[in-house]
Amino acid sequence: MTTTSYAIALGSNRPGRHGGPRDEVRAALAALDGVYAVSPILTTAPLGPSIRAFANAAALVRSPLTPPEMLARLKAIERDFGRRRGRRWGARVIDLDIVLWSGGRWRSAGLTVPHIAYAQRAFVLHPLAAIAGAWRDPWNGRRIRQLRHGVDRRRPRP
Ligand code: A4P
Ligand code: MG
Repeated sequence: MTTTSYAIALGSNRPGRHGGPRDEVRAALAALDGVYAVSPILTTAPLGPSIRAFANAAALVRSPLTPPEMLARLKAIERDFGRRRGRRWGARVIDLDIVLWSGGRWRSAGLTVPHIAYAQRAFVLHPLAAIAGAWRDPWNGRRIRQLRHGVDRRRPRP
């Protein structure tokens, strides 16, 4: 069995049974298996229609799961946290995305890795750069810390 690493992005902008958004992110970090690095939890301004601020973080996990299996696991955690499917980009108790994995690129029904939009998102790149600045995007070979500089005009508050 080969073990691969994943970079997971976490986001919350509504309270749930664990407390406020930061508590939801903390609880989701605890629910993930194989975590070996965790970023600070940042408060970020919402991108898109939601008006509430987000708590965002990133984690690195070691896992024997394939990318579709990992996505199924993340969706199970989202369901368990009470996330309801609603408007895309709506307020959510927890959002768990696969940003990168050590296997490079993956594409199957309902899953694209790297996450298609992560390289434009400060709320993903800031926490991720804190724990995986040297990881390279498999499409363009650029490091996470370089990608972060590209979106660095508005820096999230810790
Ligand atoms: N999917 C495809 N690839 C992936 C992947 N690599 N990881 C599919 C996870 N899911 C992936 O995602 C919709 C579908 O994308 C999934 O069913 C899966 O099959 P979703 O999590 O249900 O919906 P979403 O989160 O609303 O959409 P998306 O495209 O993931 O949006 P983002 O990028 O998560 O953006 N502002 C701040 N400050 N902080 C945030 O965290 N998040 C969003 C949502 C908007 N604004 C934000 C934040
Ligand atoms: Mg998502």
